[in-house]
Amino acid sequence: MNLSEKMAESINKQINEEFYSAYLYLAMASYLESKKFKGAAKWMEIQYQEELGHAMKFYTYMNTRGARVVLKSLKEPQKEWNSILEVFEDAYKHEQYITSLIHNLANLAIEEKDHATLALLQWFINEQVEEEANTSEIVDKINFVKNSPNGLYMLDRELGQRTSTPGNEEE
Ligand code: OFO
Repeated sequence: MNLSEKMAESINKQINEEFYSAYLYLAMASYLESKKFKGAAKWMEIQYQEELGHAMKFYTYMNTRGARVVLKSLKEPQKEWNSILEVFEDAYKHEQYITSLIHNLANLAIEEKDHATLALLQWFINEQVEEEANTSEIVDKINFVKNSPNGLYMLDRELGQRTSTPGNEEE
């Protein structure tokens, strides 16, 4: 059974959102790099890779279901922030936004009784719980140490140790 036109169109939009997420996180990485937060920049580079993985997961799914992927242009991401705290606050806000989009897709799949798409989206629903938890935890940590250069240095080192998002190792 092929995907409905509406579902295919909605997943196409989500592919764009995932690529945009990648682009945004790479822009954040570049800002952090320029401010010498090398560890946080590496964390964001890994996040960039993960977002590409998300886009490709939808891409492959569309192909498997016989739907045409149509790529659209990406908007230009923000390039400056005022602090590392602001970067991660924005990342957390962005993940909350992406969660709402994934939930809308799941609502559509339920409406259309499209169980296969719902099964795929279940992975994304769980992934978003991780994405929000990770970014919000980093916001908390930055708030703990933000007035201590030594604390920020240690936190940057910790962020630089990231190899993948917990729970996302198979990506
Ligand atoms: Fe694709 O989860 Fe973040 O944006």
